[in-house]
Amino acid sequence: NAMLSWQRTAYHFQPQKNWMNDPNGPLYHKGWYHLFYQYNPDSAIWGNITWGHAVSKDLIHWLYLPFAMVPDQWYDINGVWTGSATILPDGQIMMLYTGDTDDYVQVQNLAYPANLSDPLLLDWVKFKGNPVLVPPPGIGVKDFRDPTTAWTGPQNGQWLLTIGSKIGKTGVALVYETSNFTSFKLLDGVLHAVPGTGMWECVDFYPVSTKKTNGLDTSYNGPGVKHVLKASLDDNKQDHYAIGTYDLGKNKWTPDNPELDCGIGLRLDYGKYYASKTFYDPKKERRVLWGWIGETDSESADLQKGWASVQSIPRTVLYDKKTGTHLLQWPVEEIESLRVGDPTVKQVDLQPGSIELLRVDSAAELDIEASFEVDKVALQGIIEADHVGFSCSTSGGAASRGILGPFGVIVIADQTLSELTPVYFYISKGADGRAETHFCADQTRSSEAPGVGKQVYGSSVPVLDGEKHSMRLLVDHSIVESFAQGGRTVITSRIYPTKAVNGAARLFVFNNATGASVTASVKIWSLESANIQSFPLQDL
Ligand code: DQQ
Repeated sequence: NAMLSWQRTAYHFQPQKNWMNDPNGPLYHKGWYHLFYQYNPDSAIWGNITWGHAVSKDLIHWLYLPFAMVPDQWYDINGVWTGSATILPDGQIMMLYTGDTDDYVQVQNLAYPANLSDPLLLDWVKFKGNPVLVPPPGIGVKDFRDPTTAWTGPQNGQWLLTIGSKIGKTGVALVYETSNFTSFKLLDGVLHAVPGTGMWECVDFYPVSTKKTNGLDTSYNGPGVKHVLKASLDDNKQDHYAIGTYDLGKNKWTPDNPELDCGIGLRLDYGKYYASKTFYDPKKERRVLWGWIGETDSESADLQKGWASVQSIPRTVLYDKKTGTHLLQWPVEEIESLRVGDPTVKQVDLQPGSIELLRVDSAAELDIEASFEVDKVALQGIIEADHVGFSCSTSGGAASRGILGPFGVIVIADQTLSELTPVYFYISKGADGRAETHFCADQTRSSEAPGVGKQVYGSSVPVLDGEKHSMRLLVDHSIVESFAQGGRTVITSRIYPTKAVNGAARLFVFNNATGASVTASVKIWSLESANIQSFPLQDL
């Protein structure tokens, strides 16, 4: 449907057509980044799940390859579901994935490349002895899926990995040990469990350095390391993470802060984002995070437009040394290769209730860095009077004015502001009586189309002494990825503009606070489209 073609993105990864969901088995091999993904070859809604496959030299430009795996065995005939890669010290690649069997039982299967010397890893072999794991006693046959990358255990040659499940309404991460990836033993206890959180999908578990700025290989452990546990909550389709300490010998992970436990505290992304997965990139010594950005429109609309979902721009993940409570997520540096020329640099004084047009040209594909300085006197004097208990999601969006917010940018807007997506800060009084900053993305007016998501997304974000309020935005037609305070709080918006499209899109800055002026410093780059195409057939 040509009418909806502008919603396709210019530099996010998406298949040529049909349905996609979770990122699977990301890895780096012989100069290529590999992305596999849950894919329906036949339709723009979920089903017939197959592993799509694409490769890239830089995580930005992609070549589509033939499917890596299709549902063709009794143990995965109802779907080749989500899995993860483990690279052994000798270079072998063990791909463990969930199969939905002919009986709708969730089992774990092993696959490996037929030919490791092929940089493209075109052919995948399913192990003859599959399935390698079936649901253990006490675990529902439909509650056992998404094995993680394995890490080395306490004994030589021993590997450990975790698989998400639930027991009653308690989300759990089961741990298995193996030495050969074909036979496994369930360890006593669980890595972690959180009552009331339901089924844990796509668990991710990895170390972060508390001292250095590089990422860590999954098996890395020792002093100066904390471990991140992430669960994708099936009940509310949210990715929650917590930072904690991992006791390898005791098979236990403990959150640093019980208030910020998985399913309770922090989310990786407060917008439309789910089933994320990290991998260690040995080329650049970083941990890279992928996430699935789904649709908020109807299935019939997706069928009509012929495709559904994109993948986020890969993000580096680091421990935030300054807060000690948050991760920092940031778009991989390679995205900057799409920047066209020098940025437009603007400094704008914004009085209460003001808005200024910043960009007319190619405002549908932008990389924006913006920082805001709030009038200090206003901040100190008025915070006492401002209300407590603000939250983005229950607020009225950017049109609701407070003394110290909202202020920020407006993306994917048309000239008359009949469609607009404001991304902004809002300072309110926290429960402790001090200023508390919220970072929100307001989709209430993003689209004049009916039947699409119109929530206000967001959360509070720590703004430390001496820090400005800062944000980075990647704007790509129908996707906006927004990062506050260096990536402490992230919001992905999937929007459906009908007027603010292509050349009609505009960029504004605004300050809708009633009691403070704000100085905005903004850098704006146009972004080129990424090259995402089929691998040239003659080279296969
Ligand atoms: N998607 C896969 C499952 C996983 C879910 C099926 C999460 O393996 O639990 O497509 O989105």
